[in-house]
Amino acid sequence: MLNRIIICCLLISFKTLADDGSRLWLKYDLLKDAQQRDKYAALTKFIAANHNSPIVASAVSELQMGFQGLLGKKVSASASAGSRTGGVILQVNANAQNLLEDGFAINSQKGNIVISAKTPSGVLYGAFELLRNIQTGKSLSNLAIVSNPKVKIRMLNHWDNANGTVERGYAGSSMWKWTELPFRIDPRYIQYARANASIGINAASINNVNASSRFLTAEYLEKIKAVADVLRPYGIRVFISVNFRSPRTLGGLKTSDPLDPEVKQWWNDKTKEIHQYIPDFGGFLVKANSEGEPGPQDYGRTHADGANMLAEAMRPYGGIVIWRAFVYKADPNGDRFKEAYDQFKPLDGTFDPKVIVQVKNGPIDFMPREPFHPMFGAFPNTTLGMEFQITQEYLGQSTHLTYLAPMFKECLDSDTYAKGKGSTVAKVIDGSLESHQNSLMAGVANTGSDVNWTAHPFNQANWYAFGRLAWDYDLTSEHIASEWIAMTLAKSKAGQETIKRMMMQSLPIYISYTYPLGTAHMMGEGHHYGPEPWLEKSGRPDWTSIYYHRADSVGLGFDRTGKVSNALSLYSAEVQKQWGDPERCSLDYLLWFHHIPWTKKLSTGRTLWNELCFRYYDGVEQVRKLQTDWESLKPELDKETFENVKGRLRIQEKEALWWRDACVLYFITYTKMPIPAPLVPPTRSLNEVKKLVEIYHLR
Ligand code: BDP
Repeated sequence: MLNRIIICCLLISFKTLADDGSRLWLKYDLLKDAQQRDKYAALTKFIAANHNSPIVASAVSELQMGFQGLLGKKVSASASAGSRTGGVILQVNANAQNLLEDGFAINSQKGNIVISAKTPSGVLYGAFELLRNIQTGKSLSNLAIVSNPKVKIRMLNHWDNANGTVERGYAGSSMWKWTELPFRIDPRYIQYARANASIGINAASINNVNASSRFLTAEYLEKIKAVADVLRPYGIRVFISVNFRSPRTLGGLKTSDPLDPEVKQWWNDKTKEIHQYIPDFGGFLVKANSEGEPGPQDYGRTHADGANMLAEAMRPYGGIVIWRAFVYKADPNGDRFKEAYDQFKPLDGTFDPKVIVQVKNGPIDFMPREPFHPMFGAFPNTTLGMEFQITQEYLGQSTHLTYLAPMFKECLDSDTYAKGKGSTVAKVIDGSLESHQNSLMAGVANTGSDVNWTAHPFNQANWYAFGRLAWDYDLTSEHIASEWIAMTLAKSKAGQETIKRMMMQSLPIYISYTYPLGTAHMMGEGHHYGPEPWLEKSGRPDWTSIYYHRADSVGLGFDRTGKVSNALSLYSAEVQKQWGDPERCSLDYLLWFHHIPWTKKLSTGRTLWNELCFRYYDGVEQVRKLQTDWESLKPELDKETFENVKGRLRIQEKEALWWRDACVLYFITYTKMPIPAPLVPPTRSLNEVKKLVEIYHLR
């Protein structure tokens, strides 16, 4: 309660201050239009909740907070509406029709707005939907909404470390204050829970997949319990990333072999202990035998042996095991594209039903544009979950405006043709294609200790979009952008349209000046910031750039047809047809699958070399247009937000130029052809551009 009061006070005091972004999309500022306020007020005179539970209490307090802020009125809550009309009734009804667990209905009934659901969480999601309707200016009369989540586990994966750093985090340090927990509860945990609940996120793994065993010590379990206690009233279950070697490092055993009886017992005991702290523990998330992390293969066992052993430990409880498929062994002659598929394919059908195999959207590693992962559609007997990356490791981190909903959608909407046309990736991961019970969509979080959570104000939209799509992947990117903008930035219709246009153009623009035509993995080594297409040597061949772009005097691109790696053969015949013929392959994916001669004429009428140059140059021009668009919004935007984004767009322009110059100057060493007119060649040399990356490696 005290925490809720603190948040209310914060909300009220923030109203008079500049907008620092800390309230995300839950600003609840007073609606300017008094008439509209009155209309809403007439329908929200009271709140009645028939259910007494912490989650429904969260729904009630959220509605009160929202009505107070948006409509400027205090609304009382009670257990029953009696004969009153003009209020909001919250009902938990286990027999509600047409609703799945977590789903909700909102109906105008006998003069009241009734939010009904099978579970308290459903009521909470319905309450947020009602508030969103007000925030986005929708009418509340004659409501008839039914909304069910398409995916059951809608989850954030935090890559946060015990020492407060965040792997691939670009918004300050970790939001979890491990040194303060369990004694001090940062009020931001509640804001975080509210934000997640407002978009339907119901699970969070709280630590890095490159996991420290420390998170399984009694000391840390007490801290995690404190976090779980805060998130629970918002319907969020906590997961822990575990280190597979923990039986040795923590338990003092000689081995962590998943078939060893003592190891099994250790995990059984540990799982039991965790449940004493967190009775509704969500489960384990495991990165094993990947990038040096320990795993069952260290003992000659398979991924299934490891995952099933943990599933067995979880048997008495409701939780699950999420086992990541991000694995690839170093093979200079292989193709990393095929690694996960090859390692997991023989295991299809051998995983315990409590296991979900979590697969990244693409086969390499969260590149700005990847073909969908070939495992989707090819594992009928395994529950596959989706892993997206919300944090922008390869997508401009916190300085480039890049709206990711179109990227998430491009993957979800891809057709695997596993069971004929319409077998989309979305249908694989929601479980419907193969009738799996469980389903999961995870996003690697972009949250940090920065006051606005995500550093770049627009990165908030990616967190928002991820949650909305995990709930309903049929929502359009435009729709989600419109919602987010209306709740956060511009108030005028024209302003909202300008921002939406900027967001919708942002991903294609980013791809233009970084990875046009299906190029990939040419970023700076280690930090993954800025271009380094010339990178030839690294810890492993598949961490270099040349492994991926395969530039030579003839052309560019990785031939994945039958002539070379044949990774294309992992896809169904229809998909092979779509990408296998360079004449028909979409330009977006061309160099993912084909080595194309520099002089080859593309469908645009330009040669590959000219098209490449054109795209790099155009990307930079488009960033300049984004700057002009943003400038036009100055009169209606909060000053702090305006200046913040303006500064970041200037960095983006500088860095787009950096990418452009680095890539064209480097590839010219192969093509020996001039930059085509009317494009003006870079004024700096390749060596000068190379120096820019070297600065990042200075110690
Ligand atoms: C890569 C990141 C690395 C992660 C790894 C993973 O560079 O920091 O640990 O993915 O997903 O993208 O495990």
